[in-house]
Amino acid sequence: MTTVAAATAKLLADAGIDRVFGLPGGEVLVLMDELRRAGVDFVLMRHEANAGIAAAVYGKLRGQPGVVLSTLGPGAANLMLPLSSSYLDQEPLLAISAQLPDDFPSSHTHQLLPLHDAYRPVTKYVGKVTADSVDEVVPRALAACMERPLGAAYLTLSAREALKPSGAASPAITVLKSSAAKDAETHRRGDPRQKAVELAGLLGKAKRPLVLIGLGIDPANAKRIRQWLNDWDLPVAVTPKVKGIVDETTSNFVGVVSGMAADEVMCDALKAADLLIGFGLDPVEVDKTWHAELPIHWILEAPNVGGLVPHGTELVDHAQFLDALLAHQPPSTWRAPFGVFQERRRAKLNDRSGAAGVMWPGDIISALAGVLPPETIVTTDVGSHKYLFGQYWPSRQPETFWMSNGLSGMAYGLSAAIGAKLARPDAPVLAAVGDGGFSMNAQELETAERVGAPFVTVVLEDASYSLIKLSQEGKKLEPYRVDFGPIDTVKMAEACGVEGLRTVNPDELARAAGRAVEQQRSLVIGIPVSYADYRRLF
Ligand SMILES: Cc1ncc(C[n+]2csc(CCOP(=O)(O)OP(=O)(O)O)c2C)c(N)n1
Repeated sequence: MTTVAAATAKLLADAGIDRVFGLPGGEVLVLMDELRRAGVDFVLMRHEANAGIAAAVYGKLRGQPGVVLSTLGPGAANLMLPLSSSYLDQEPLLAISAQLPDDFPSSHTHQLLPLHDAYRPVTKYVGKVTADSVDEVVPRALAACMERPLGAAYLTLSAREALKPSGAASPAITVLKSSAAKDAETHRRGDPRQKAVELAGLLGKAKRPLVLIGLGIDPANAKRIRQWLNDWDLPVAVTPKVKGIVDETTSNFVGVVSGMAADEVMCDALKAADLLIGFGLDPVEVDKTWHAELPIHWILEAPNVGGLVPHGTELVDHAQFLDALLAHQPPSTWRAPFGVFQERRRAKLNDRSGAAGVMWPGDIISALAGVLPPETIVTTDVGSHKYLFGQYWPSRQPETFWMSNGLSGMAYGLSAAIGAKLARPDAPVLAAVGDGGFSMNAQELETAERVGAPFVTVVLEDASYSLIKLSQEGKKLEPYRVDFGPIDTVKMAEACGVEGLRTVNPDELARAAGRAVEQQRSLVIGIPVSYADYRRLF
């Protein structure tokens, strides 16, 4: 007899899922055991939210859904953050939690939450795994995560149902499709060759074109995109979540748009352009409204987050479109039309006159970029340090930069680093976090050690929620409740079994990070910074 739990585990294993991340409760032990028997490892973490983030990054890097497993009630409630993150950051995530059995007395409310109702708005598919439905809902949930825009699905399985023989009766399933998924089926698609001719015509007339690459591109097209931009010598900017799709050390790279450091410079550059090409651009990453105010020539192959497609835009296959473009000669030449903005952007990072802190934030970037190889995967939390790394980390290769930017949730970096390192064991991984975010989930350093996922963490210590402190200043409010006392980063690391050090010296920082990467071991480096220095960068 195959139980529902065994059938679920087999469906996941057959779909290529080799790891499930999570934190158990009694109600999911049978499924966990079946996963073990099916050869699917369980990555035990210390908070469901962290497990979900790690799973989503792991999944996206492997081109399949990440899977997170939690118990019912409180464990399931902790899934709101990763499901929301998956939804707004286009990271494929299947969450499975327990739920009370349907045939419990209706007066039994202990740990009972309306989980399907809670998660339906942020997922593309919600389903109940039962003896009748398991063969259908598990594959559908997996598929929904991978339909573009990539996103989340949520399944419940009660401990009682898990033990029943699977496939006992005829299927009676409720398929709950979000409007986003329905929209995806209804959008018009254009002819790639015709669209290429149209864009070449527009570019032929443009003096200052700027290609804006965003979350809606498939990294599999990186080579084509690079070739097109290189052959035509086109100025290009990216959003943080696709950093590395182009080599940011090349001369036609203008910068990172969507509210990172030097945003004023980038917004000026956008306004100076006479043709903005939104290549897979998803406004979900943009914290201002220029995406709706400036004219943008959209080249999208799938709807954006929320199922949104700008009015009148036909979707087009990016690979075919790029191939068609590459068959054309460049319709014009553009001589560094954004040179002045590129210079302003660089100058901000390098101007350390009047620096208030012991280490200028720009020196952190230079020290680490000088020693870490181009394949290094960088993850960040959310805060001032994210603006710094988002704009100035010189990404070289696709899929090497991970940040929560659609949701913009703190405490993403460490969990993302675990998922990234497990997915790409050979790539060095660097997590750059603030001391606020670090104190939300530093305990996952122990997880990283235990599961064999070593990486370097730099903690930018300013004893404040500095981005919020700067915002308070900007609104001319009294300084109020945005500072906290220091927690010793080094001791936190050591308490989790990881070596820690604190440095105010860029050379020592570079040496220590380089050595840890070489020796493939975890290291946490605390770097004292001043929040006031960020003011000068933004
Ligand atoms: C979960 C969550 N809570 C609150 C916020 C609002 N927020 C954005 S940045 C930030 C400060 C982060 O502080 P820290 O991690 O120390 O980074 P820093 O800004 O100092 O670089 C806060 C509170 C958020 N984005 N996510």
